[in-house]
Amino acid sequence: MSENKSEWSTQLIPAAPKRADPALDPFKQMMSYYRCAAMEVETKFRVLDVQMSLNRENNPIESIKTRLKSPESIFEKLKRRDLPMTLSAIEENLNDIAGVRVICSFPEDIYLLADALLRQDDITLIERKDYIQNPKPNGYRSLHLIVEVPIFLRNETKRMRVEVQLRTIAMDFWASLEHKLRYKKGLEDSEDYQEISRQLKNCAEISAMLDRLMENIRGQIEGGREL
Ligand code: 0O2
Repeated sequence: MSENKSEWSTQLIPAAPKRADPALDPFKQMMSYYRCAAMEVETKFRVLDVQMSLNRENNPIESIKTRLKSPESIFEKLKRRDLPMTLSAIEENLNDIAGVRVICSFPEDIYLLADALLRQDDITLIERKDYIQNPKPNGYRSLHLIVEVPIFLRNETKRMRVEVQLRTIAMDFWASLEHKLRYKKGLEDSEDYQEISRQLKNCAEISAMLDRLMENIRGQIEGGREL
């Protein structure tokens, strides 16, 4: 994962690159805390995945991706919200510096995993947005949680915010393509934009139907339950 681009990656978050400018040190330190917080949350999901796979055929989690917001994106967001360029402004106002994206096979597992995470003593829920029950107007679906998690440092414990996105493979497939198209230069000004948006929304509805059908099939295989 590079620090210059806010890219989601399945690789374990690497150590911070060395920087020569000492003025960047407090920023670097804060980013390393967010990195640790993402690692904590990722590990919590990996533990739940192992435990939940013991009494069933499959693991509930297909993959986990993490990302740290790039300095460029952080500063752009502060500017957009008219916030000061300070570390406290970042910590107090931006909840998505550290991101953990959990990709599941079935929608039902998303809610089981989210509930299991939120029941943990050291996790505090700050915000929950259920874009599965209430998809965005463009069709985007995912369950978003902003949580606070403690990281245990040498001489102190710090509570850091992490944005968790839980989605199925179908939701992730749609979101990845939509994300690529949305950032395609000039698309919003093109005369096809309305039609492309309509087609994307249609694809989102098909992907939601696919999730429901696959969950029904799973219900039939695992004991005849219709979900
Ligand atoms: P990236 O590169 O994935 O990190 P906020 O973040 O608070 O300013 P908002 O809208 O309140 O904005 O946050 P929300 O709705 O929780 O969504 C934030 C993240 O969810 C986005 O982060 C995306 O990852 C994802 N997301 C939300 N809506 C969409 C959508 O319509 N399409 C796609 N593909 N992804 C979406 P970033 O920072 O935009 O991007």
